[in-house]
Amino acid sequence: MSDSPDTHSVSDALRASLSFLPQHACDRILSRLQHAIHHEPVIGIMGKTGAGKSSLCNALFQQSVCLTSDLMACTREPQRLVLTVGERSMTLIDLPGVGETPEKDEIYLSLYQQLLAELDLIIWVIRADDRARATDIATHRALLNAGADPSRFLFVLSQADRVSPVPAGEEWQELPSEKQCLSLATISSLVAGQLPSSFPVMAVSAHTGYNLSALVELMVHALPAQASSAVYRQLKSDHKSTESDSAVRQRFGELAGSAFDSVIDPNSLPSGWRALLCRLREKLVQLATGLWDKLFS
Ligand SMILES: Nc1nc2c(ncn2[C@@H]2O[C@H](COP(=O)(O)OP(=O)(O)OP(=O)(O)O)[C@@H](O)[C@H]2O)c(=O)[nH]1
Ligand SMILES: [Mg+2]
Repeated sequence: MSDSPDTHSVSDALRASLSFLPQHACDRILSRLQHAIHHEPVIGIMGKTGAGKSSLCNALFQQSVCLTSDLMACTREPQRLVLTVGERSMTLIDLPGVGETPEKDEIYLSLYQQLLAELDLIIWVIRADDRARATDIATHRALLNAGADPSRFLFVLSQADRVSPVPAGEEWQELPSEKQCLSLATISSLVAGQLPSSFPVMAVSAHTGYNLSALVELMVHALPAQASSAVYRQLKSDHKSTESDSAVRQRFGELAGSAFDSVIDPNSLPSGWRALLCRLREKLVQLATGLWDKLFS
């Protein structure tokens, strides 16, 4: 990827902040950071057929790209969608849903397994009003047994607007009723027990937009640090909040801190140097946080 003038000016600003370090150390820190800036994340969307995977992708991302269907299993082949806004790209893999037939499940499971290594995050979609979770549990277990990293899974309860008791009258209310919220909390804790993950189970509705901002904020934390910013760039601005804006910038700052730590070990130096290097690291983190807009906005 060719770098834009903004990327060059960010590089120059970061280099200037590290000018105190020997050239080779500065080069290594910047090269690690550059590598992370250019990382093109890959997100896989998994779950049962009809769970609402494609609808969720369409609701979250700026580019509306996934086909949806009321009746038929719609996504039969993995759809690898390259999303590009400005000079940043990511890939979204909308996977065919399991649970249609045992024969197809076997094929899809092996497909999921083949893809595992390249996925930064797996968003696993489960219909909030579907009590039959045996296929989800079995597929998730099979993937863990195949070596999947448990911290890469984010479980989402979709179609929250359909959870009972559905209020009479208008079909789609923007927010679930108090009773629906109670149902969603109960189902979330049940699913968290059945499908263990490092992150809370999030109930959302692609149709009403319910909780999509909370999901975006959770994604910022759940994605590996080098993937957060590039994914955030592709999400619809409607679902971004002050909290997620600040979290994604902070994660980018932390990335600069990690690049610094991978090259410099202040503990191996005398205490005077140590304090100086800690301040330098802090300055780099602050600077990177502040430069986020130039790279990803
Ligand atoms: N009420 C309601 N319906 C939804 C919501 N999300 C999806 N649906 C409906 O659920 C059905 C299935 O949605 P899809 O997005 O095609 O589901 P999928 O998981 O991609 O299905 P496959 O591609 O077959 O695996 C469609 O009729 C959608 O309109 C939601 O948030 N609320
Ligand atoms: Mg689909």
